[in-house]
Amino acid sequence: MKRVLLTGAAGTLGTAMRKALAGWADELLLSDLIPVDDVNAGESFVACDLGDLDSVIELVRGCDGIIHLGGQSVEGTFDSILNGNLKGTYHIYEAARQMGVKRVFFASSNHVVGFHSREERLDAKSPMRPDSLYGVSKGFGELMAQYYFDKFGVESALVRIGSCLPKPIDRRMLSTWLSEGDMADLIKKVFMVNRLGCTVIYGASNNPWSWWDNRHANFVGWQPKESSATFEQEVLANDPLLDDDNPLLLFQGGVFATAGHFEDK
Ligand code: NAI
Ligand code: 15L
Repeated sequence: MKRVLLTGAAGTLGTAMRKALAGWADELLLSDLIPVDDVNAGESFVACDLGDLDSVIELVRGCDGIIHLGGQSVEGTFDSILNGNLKGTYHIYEAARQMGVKRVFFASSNHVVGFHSREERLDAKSPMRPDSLYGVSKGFGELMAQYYFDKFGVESALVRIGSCLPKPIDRRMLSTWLSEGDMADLIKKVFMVNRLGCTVIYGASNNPWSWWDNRHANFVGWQPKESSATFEQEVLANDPLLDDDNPLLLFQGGVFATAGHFEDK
């Protein structure tokens, strides 16, 4: 890869992926609303609001791939979701079309399907059941990606990330955890595979308690190496067992599904 854009570069995953992907592309173009101060060799930084189409087009000019992590990353007001996620994702795809970028890694979320029961096993064909305005915005992003693929041939990985952090920290994450190393491997595979199309991939490590089946994405060649089982005892000791009838245990999205409507708070 020559020049790859990383949006959301100042955020949690952006920071982790910068480290994990060091040296992978000739240039990693970092972007965020928040400045990144420690720009390393092989990186550059341009501040940009994803809600501004002209700025996003200039940002994408000359890139040959986009890792799109930027935007509102949890439930929030409709205005914050509108700017960062609805407008932002449209702008990324429109800029990709205009600037001839062929492939996008889109950080979608498990909250697109967060209202499915924990008894269900999901795959790429399972219906969306978003658990929040945030989840709805990720579903919108996935549809936007599908449209830009069908009409203009812009390929995408729609990665429904579970919980990406150094280690799982609660019982739910024994099912949803994605290690940072596995995520970085997935990014590399997504840009390496010959034909990607527009493909849903559940972003979870090789967890024995996973709710998600990636068989429709096997062709990508991604085999997560890490497992939440490594941390099982630590998680069970630190996160108290809830009563069986606790609503938090019903849905895959956990608290995103049981929380009240954000705008009512
Ligand atoms: P984060 O909130 O730490 O980072 C998001 C970054 O996007 C922030 O640095 C923020 O300044 C930037 N941003 C927000 N609005 C923007 C705008 N209008 N223009 C430009 N930049 C803007 O989130 P995190 O955890 O790093 O997640 C990265 C992506 O992965 C997000 O899209 C999130 O929805 C998705 N994701 C993350 C998961 C996780 O476990 N961390 C799980 C599922 C999805
Ligand atoms: C997400 O989509 C969020 O971005 C992240 O902060 C976590 O809450 C994660 O999902 C999760 O479900 O654990």
